[in-house]
Amino acid sequence: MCAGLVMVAAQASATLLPLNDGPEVPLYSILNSTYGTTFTSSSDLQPFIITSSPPPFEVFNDNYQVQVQGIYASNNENFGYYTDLGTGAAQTSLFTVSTGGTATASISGVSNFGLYLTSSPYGGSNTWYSETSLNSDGMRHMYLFDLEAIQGSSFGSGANPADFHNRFVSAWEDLPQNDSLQDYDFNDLVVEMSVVPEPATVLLLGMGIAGLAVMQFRRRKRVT
Ligand SMILES: [Ca+2]
Ligand SMILES: [Ca+2]
Repeated sequence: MCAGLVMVAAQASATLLPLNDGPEVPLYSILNSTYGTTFTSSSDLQPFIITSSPPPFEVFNDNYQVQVQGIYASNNENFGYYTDLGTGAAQTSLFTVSTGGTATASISGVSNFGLYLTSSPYGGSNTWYSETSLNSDGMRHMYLFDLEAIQGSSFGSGANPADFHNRFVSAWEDLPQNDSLQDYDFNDLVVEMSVVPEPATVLLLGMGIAGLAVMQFRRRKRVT
């Protein structure tokens, strides 16, 4: 099945920030415990970063939706998507995750969107966007990882492998760049995004498969 999600064409790649382990549960450990990988440092994850920036998302087929799962949060993090690319005001909240919590939601019926995080660490509140140009500090606050590549799939490897993949990890740094506690650990909110067929499409696919089985059954009956 083809990917339903593509990264909109790359602009100049932003210089990558450090990807630190820090004193909390490091990003690589979160991925290891979630996906059974065996990374030993968060810097191991650098090759799996989708470097095109900004990464707004485009679901190019109406028959797909994006399932979103918050798998780790280190503060009180509100996560959602926005549809006015370049502005970030038309926001739809998907969920709020607190420390240690998880959440699920889905994005459906929109073809082009960005992601945002409104975070309240240490009493302040900031909103950060998947489009770095919208961030008040000019810093990139989200790394997007190709989850299928992390899990060893080489399908679609090439100039823009993510075009062929359906599963991603969105990892956020919630502190402003100049914050004295800035640690670039990008574990403050970790979200899995998977492109899956819309339930109606699954139903149709299921009916198609059932129909095929009936046809095969009839054909077999005629032969024997
Ligand atoms: Ca952090
Ligand atoms: Ca953190």
